Amino acid sequence: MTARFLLPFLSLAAAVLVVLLLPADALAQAGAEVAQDVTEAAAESEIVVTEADMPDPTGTGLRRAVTPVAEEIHHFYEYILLPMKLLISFFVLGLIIWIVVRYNKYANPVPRRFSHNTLVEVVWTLVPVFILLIIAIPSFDLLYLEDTMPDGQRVLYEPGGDTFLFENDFPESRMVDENRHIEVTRIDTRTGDRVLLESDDYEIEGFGEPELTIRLAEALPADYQVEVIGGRSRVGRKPILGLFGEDRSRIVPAPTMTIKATGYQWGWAYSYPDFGDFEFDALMAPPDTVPSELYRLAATNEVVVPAGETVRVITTGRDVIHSWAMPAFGVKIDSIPGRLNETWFYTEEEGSYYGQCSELCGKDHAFMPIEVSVVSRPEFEAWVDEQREFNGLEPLFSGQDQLAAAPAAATDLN
Ligand SMILES: [Cu+2]
Repeated sequence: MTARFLLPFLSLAAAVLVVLLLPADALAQAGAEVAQDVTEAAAESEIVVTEADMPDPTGTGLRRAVTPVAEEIHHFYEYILLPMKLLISFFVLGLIIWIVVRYNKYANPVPRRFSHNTLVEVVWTLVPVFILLIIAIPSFDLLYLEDTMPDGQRVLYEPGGDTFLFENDFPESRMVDENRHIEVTRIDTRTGDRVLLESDDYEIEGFGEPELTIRLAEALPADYQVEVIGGRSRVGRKPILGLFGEDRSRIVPAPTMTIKATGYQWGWAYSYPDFGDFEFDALMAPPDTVPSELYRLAATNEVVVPAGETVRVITTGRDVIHSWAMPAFGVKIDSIPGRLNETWFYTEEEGSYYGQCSELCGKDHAFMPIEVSVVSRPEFEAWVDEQREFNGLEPLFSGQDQLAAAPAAATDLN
């Protein structure tokens, strides 16, 4: 072996060392500084920044997931895609090293002259087929979740009693007929604390019948309410292969409202068909009005939605194809002229979330950000009334009984 032969190995080892030693501390510190700067800048400009939703310039992983769909996407990436691609990379690296060591002209001066090996060729055709199948099956599941409107019906029962009736008024094919289609939560009305009851804390009778009876093992103490959600839209990370990891899946309620996002060159127009005939534009916020980290992420107007409710998103394009994308929600859906695309999101975490048009749509593609502000229901209603007033419409919520004015839950049970 000569020095010429060792050279590639030495440089590879040096590169690996640099990659291993450099980042941990330096990157973590840089990230913390950026977060700090943004928080300070935001305090000055009165813009609410959710630190966790900031794209981190030194980050290497995915951004935080705040919806059950995004959680499942992350889970799929972390437990299936990532191990798979690491395995493949190391396997190929091993093969390369083996070939370099074993079959270089010093170690193997007289090569054998043959071609074709049936067994090897069958294996290298079949193994990738299996790898693609392993990736494909859970990803079909994800596509289905993103595309199918959740159908959960949420009913709140008054304090007292131990027996509750749940109207199972779904079409027959979607009827609640298993334990996993029902979740019972006990709510402390004084503190608002919620406890999801275990399946042996209650009994259910009448699965598949139009009326279900839920009987608690212990009567409900005064000051406690029960919330029942029934439906088949169970979403969120599940144990790998049904065995490993915690089950964070839950039944997601049917949408209570719709937002329509229309992409155009170069911005987004939003309307809220459930709350009156108004529409507003969201363009990129000028750079001098936002912290530099939010440049090209903050918009002149934000989409405001209530926390803890399912929002249906419909989207279209006015000129060319755009794409409405929100990483924290696991949403990315094309906005196509002449066609409506539909998806949904559900999050309980209030805050501001940032995304960008994700379809190359022309010269200013990089300048049409998407900003969503998730707020409490009362704040949302105040915002709706503000928008209506701005557009010369009567208020919808203020001064009225909020429950009576809330739009009927739109149910789409496809
Ligand atoms: Cu675009």
